[in-house]
Amino acid sequence: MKKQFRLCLLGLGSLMFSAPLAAQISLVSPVPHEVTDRGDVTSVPTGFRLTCDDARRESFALNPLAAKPSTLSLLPPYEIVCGVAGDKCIKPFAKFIPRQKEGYYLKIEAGRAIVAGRDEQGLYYGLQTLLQSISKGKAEACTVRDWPDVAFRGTVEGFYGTPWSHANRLEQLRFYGRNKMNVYIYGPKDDPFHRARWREPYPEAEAALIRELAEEARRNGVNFYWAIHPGVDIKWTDADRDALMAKFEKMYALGVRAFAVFFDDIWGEGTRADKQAELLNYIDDHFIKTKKDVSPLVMCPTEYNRAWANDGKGYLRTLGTKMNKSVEIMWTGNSVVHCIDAESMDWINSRIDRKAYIWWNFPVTDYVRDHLMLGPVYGNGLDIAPKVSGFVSNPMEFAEASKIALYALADYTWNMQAYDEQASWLRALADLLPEKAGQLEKFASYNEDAGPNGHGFRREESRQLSGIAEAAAGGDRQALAALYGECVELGQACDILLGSDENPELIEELRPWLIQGTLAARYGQTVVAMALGSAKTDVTAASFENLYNQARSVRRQMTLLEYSDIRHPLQTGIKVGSRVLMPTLSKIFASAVNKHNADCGTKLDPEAEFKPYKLSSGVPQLAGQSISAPGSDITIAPVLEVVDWPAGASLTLSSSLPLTLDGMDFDFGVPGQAGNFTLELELTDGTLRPVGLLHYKEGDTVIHTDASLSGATVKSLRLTNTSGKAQKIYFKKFRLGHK
Ligand code: 14T
Repeated sequence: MKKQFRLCLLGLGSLMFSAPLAAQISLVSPVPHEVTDRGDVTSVPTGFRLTCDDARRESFALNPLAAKPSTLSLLPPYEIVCGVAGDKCIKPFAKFIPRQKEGYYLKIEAGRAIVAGRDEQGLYYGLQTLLQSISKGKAEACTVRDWPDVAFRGTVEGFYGTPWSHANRLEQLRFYGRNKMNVYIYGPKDDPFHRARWREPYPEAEAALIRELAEEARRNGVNFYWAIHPGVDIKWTDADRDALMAKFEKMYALGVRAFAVFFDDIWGEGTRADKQAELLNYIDDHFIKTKKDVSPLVMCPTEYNRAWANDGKGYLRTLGTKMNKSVEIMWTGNSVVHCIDAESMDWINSRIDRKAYIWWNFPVTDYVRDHLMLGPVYGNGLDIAPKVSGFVSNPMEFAEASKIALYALADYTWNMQAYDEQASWLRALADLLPEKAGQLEKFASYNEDAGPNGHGFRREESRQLSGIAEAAAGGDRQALAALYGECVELGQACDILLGSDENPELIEELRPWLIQGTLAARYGQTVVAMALGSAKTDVTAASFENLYNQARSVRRQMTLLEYSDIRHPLQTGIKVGSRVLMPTLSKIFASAVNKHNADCGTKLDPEAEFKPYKLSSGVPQLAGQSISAPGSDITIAPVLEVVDWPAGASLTLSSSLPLTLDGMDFDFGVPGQAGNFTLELELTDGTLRPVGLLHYKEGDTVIHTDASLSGATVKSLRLTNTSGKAQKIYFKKFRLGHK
């Protein structure tokens, strides 16, 4: 029964905290439910002897102990007794194992540790806790009883934009295992074989990658869900049903053992609740239940949030009554991007007649691609655990950067009552970048909010400036000095992170924002110096104008960086400190300039921001769209939803620099729209020139301009709906070429 393994714990360095020894168990994340009998710090030798039942030997649950430990023993070995409820070797401890699924009992003593799981997953998690609590060959004696509050915890890769790379995904799965998350739902909107070409099997190379992901997931105790998104063009026919079943069979053959069907963001025939329920029941009865080794089916409904739920039509109630109770139903909350509370859970649960499975749209940034969301995770009720069946996060397209939120989410879903947003955030930063956690904290604290957005989802930002920002904008010298110090620290943090090779993938993801951060910091220091100088104490008039020119130049560099090709054409803009820092600096700049103008009779411009292109529109959904200018293109960000363009309403794009045009095309997603719109150019001499619009071929949705556009030098251009009635279009692409 006994088998000896040797384990080099040094090889597990990434699992260990380099923090002070005294607090080992209290640093374990997610925070365990019950920790008792805390005693002395004890030595854990580098070698260990594993004691377990034969039946357990090959279990994935032992994976945390090592890749493949050699059978040599090193004396004196540390004994690790492992088992799951019912196993002989942990019999004396069976009564201490929590009842909950995935729960475990862990006892760390001098000389040995007992790890007893309710099931194999529980044993796996117990070992994760044991390993996390060992640092530098020491561990704190204690007894732990622990279990998850939420049954399914993890992520749904469900965002629009560049899908995660294969390497990203493999690393995520390992990260989930370490952090006791058990779900990864594969559903990237821009994988053709998930959505557009859902009927087709993956080509061999892609199939091999899926197989590898499924295997890696299994090794890390994660359910790898493969999601299909058939709603865009599904017909409710046997042929399409069979096509879906055939695709699932293919995925099963690749090792996938968990499946999801998404009906989000579709319209038309695919949205029918009765048909969706019928299809899901068919899959549940003829695939999920017959296979026996497949996780419960998960579906994302079309009305996946309360704002979109048409209660009168009863879409959700139809799913609730007609769809098998074994099928989980996803839900994003009161709106697309919203925090979850108990009241909103009661609302949805009573309609779908089961506990909703939360798809939380955080930290996803596909609707605000110029921002990063690196701040603490907060806002969800600490009392919702009994009301949800699962809780998964839709992350950013930046896999490493998303770990900050995911780490905290793992903590929250495991042990809600103990969840401490600030403590969890700090641990997340230290886990992600141990050597430069302080710098990452500084940078992250300026990259928390989403900025104004259609979903109305906002986060606090740079909380360290509360109390300082307003006073500094009001001219308080002490506050200005504190703000100056903050800017110095932000700049240092960005520079240090840019030079760090601790986590190259993370730094690469953050790079545009880190560079923008160095500029924002320099801008801040300059602006604060202007303010201190404008009080006529330490800065002369001449150097004030130098500071003024410097500030405007740095601000211009920030704008040009946003328009540069450092980012993908669709991923426009790079905003840092957009909620508090930048608006505060703008105010300080304006009042310093105004004061200087009054004192010295100058006429300097109190607006520092450099905005070469501006968009205005009578179409509400377009008015707020961001503009990017990669290379010689100017593009307006696409809109994900249907755009209602009122009769007579215009879209005007104006430029503060003369713009010589060189072609233009835009895609409204609907054929034949060229005749409904009129384009006019405002030339630099003030005259207006109409330009013809056309489609190159019938049925094409892209609109082109005739030859009268090219070569024209303009101040602005205006596109108007002159059809006499409102038009429903998809604002898919809007590109303007210039010389
Ligand atoms: F399925 C859903 F639960 C969901 O949230 N779907 C998408 C998701 O893929 C996306 O990442 C997220 C954040 O942008 O929002 C949903 O997508 C939308 C949301 C809209 F409000 C697509 C169009 C919209 F108009």
